[in-house]
Amino acid sequence: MNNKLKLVFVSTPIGYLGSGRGGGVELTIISLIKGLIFLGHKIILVAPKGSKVFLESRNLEIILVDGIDQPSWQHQKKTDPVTIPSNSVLPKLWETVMDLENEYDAVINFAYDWLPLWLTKTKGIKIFHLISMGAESNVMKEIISEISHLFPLQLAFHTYIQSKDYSLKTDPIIVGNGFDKENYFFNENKNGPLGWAGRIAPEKGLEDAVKIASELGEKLLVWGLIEDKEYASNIENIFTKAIIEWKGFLPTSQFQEQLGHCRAFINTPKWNEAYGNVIVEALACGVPVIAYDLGGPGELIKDGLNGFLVQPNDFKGMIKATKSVSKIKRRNCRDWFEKNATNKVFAKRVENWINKGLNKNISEDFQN
Ligand code: HBI
Repeated sequence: MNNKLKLVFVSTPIGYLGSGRGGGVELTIISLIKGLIFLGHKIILVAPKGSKVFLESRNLEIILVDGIDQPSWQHQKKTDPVTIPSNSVLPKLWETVMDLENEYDAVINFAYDWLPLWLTKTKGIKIFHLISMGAESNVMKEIISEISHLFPLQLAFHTYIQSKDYSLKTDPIIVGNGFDKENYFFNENKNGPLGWAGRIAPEKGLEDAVKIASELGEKLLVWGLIEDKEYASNIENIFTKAIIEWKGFLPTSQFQEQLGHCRAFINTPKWNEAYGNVIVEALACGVPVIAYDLGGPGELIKDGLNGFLVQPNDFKGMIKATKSVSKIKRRNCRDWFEKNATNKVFAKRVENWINKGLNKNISEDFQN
């Protein structure tokens, strides 16, 4: 008998849900709320003011907290100290959790920040952390490794390869990620353009994908928030012809509709991408993924089944793979998604993780 949980979710402090500044974490939180409510659990979401969750449910309560965004670790050096801006939203999020008293079974933290990790030591509240990035900061790497030695069952990662950045006491708990399959429609079309999506920033390697399209004499459809304008315009200036067709940061329904028309999705990460939401969204639409064998994409793409893996920065390899993409059955991409990365599969793994951490009985299929 699976008892129902009441869980508090604490969102990322770098931007309200829906701003796009939270990157993949925004989609992760929404997917998990849907998936866990589907399993009969109740969620209290504590998030920065302005957060929007397009989901009405009597099993979801939202508490919005005002305050100044936390600077993103992606815009800081690994050696930087933790900074707390004045009127910071981060401590206010956690004061809100503390004021909730014991009306819940556990808290799940989605922020990649020092404070919530450190708070795990105050045993008053049971905090679980879904770590959303590789080791982007030394102080984060230290506190995550320390919490791993004190409360190993309260940390989980999206992929094994991401968890390898940390010195953990035990085998990592891997929960993958998940997306609502009702939001993604399978598209058979094999003759469409090349696509690329992600936050437009140096660690995402857009320039490599543009070079591939240019070599093939094609355009490249690019979706995503232009976070680094200088970086974006520098890429455009490298190429004489207008290769890039900027599509912007679209709501999922429009994004997936356009994405489904692509014959291949190019993924060119320059960092240890923890998961790679956009590649799973492409697979959900039946689009084969051609990715550098690096970070999460290196673990999610099964070479020859749902795409091709190429050694990082191997330009010739990417050209060869792009030319062979018609060998991939588009239905395999959708099937992989349905088996491994829907929000129901994801929620089941998270439910098992929390139950194990609360040392309740768990179903045998714990690991993905
Ligand atoms: N930086 N300080 C901080 N806190 C976060 O929660 C955070 C971040 N940078 C990036 C980020 N979260 C997410 O976009 C990625 O984890 C996906």
